Amino acid sequence: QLQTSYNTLTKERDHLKEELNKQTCEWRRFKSSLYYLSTEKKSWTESRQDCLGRGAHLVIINSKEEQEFIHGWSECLDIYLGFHDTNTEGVWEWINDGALGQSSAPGTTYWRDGEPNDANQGEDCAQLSKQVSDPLKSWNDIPCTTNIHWMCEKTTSTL
Ligand code: MAN
Ligand code: CA
Repeated sequence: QLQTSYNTLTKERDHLKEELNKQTCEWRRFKSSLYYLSTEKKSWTESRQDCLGRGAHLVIINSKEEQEFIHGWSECLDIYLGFHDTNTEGVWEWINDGALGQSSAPGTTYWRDGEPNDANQGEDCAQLSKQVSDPLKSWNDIPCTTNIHWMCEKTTSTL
């Protein structure tokens, strides 16, 4: 009987170890932040909510180096950024998720040529789009209801 519970516990331990590893490996460090690249696809609002649930916020891009890092990592995926013009059409802003992610002045933007175009007057959320040749021209506005991948960020101050 002891042998049986020993075997069960060993199995359980290995399973938990694996789960922990998986979770840790979903995050990558760059400078003073940790980034999470989703495996699922969700709407912008659900993506934002998912990040908050992880003690993080949808990614806020503050520098050219950060843009290049995120572009390089998500190269094969379209991902949501924490950037939107849902409050006032044409006025783009970073999310403000309080202590987790401070709203900041737009700063430098990395739109694809011709974007943001608010196609069919229905595109208020920014994605970083895949397979563009210029890593400094990869943002596009899309309808916030589109299900795509997303990236969360945790900054050192909130770790
Ligand atoms: C698609 C969408 C739009 C984008 C155009 C660019 O229609 O991704 O958001 O502006 O392509 O051609
Ligand atoms: Ca667009």
